[in-house]
Amino acid sequence: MPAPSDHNASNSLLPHYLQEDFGTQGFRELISSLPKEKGWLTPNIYNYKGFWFGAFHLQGALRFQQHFQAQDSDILLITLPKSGTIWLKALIFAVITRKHFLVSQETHPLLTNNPHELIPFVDVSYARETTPDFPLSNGVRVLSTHFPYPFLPESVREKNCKLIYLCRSPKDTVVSYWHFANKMRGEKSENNKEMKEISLEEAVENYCRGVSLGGPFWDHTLGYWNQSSENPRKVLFVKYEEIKEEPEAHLRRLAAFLGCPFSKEEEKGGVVGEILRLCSFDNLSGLEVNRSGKGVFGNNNSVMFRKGEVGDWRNHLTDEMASRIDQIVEEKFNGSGLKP
Ligand code: PAP
Repeated sequence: MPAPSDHNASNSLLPHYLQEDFGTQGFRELISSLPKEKGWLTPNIYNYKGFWFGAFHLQGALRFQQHFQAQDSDILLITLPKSGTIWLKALIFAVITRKHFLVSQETHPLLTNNPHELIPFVDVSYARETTPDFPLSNGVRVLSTHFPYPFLPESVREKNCKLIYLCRSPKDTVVSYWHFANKMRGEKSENNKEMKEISLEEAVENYCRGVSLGGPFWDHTLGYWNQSSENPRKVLFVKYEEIKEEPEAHLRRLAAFLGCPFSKEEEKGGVVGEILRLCSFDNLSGLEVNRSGKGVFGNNNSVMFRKGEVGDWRNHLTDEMASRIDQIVEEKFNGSGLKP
């Protein structure tokens, strides 16, 4: 019988994030005691304290809570899956490091690295290791997560670190997630028959029941929305659609929130526009690293880039699916002041 070490795998063909039988005995017992449903990216997802996690992500969440020590200068980018994480990471990396890496320079790190490599997910880092090392962006730790607010470690609340939450329309998010899940499942189905395609009906049904990574989406989003209302200097809430509509204004807002507003000289020199061009969907998706490079899960980076548009749900969801999601949004966000 294999020792219950953190990386023991019963099926070595599967990448770690798809495995279910790893971790200490205590962790395995915890997993086996939780309500579970079929996962989107992982074979199963588990409900722990009201939110849904893959086994791999739950391992990450528990270790993150236990071991992460926040610093005042940390920046944490928070999203639900498929709400524009890559875009936010690219924008924030370019903003934070712009004195060090001129945006116009031909050797800018964003031209040869996928944004997920430059700004790591704590979810993945802690799922893999108990005490991961994080890179610095211009002397600052910029990290990202899909974890819900109640899963942030105490030190994140106590320190003066800054949190940016990016929210996307649930209808576009579910469509994006469904496409992504099937691309990822397709890559893995050779080794695992359970990973065959999920239908859009099934995806929408699960999403509306709250059963998706980090879900229920309404609780995830409201958790951060409420924090941003209570403490706007610590938590900034931004919407994908608003950045699309007024990119320059929102980039200035992000930079000001992080304490590094654009100077007059930078404004005159067109730095805002240069950052937006560098991080645009067309530019990033066309780069060699994002067309043929490999991602953190051994996937092709190209799966991260599909259309990058607002309103693509109209090409996929039936009227019934759309109005069901609208109804949930209406009900769950009623009185919050937020309309995602
Ligand atoms: P993740 O949860 O796997 O990190 P995430 O980056 O949050 O994914 O979201 C991917 C979505 O952002 C995709 O949306 P779509 O399926 O509707 O097209 C992807 O195309 C989109 N996206 C990626 N890069 C950009 C960008 N630079 N600008 C706008 N949208 C982008």
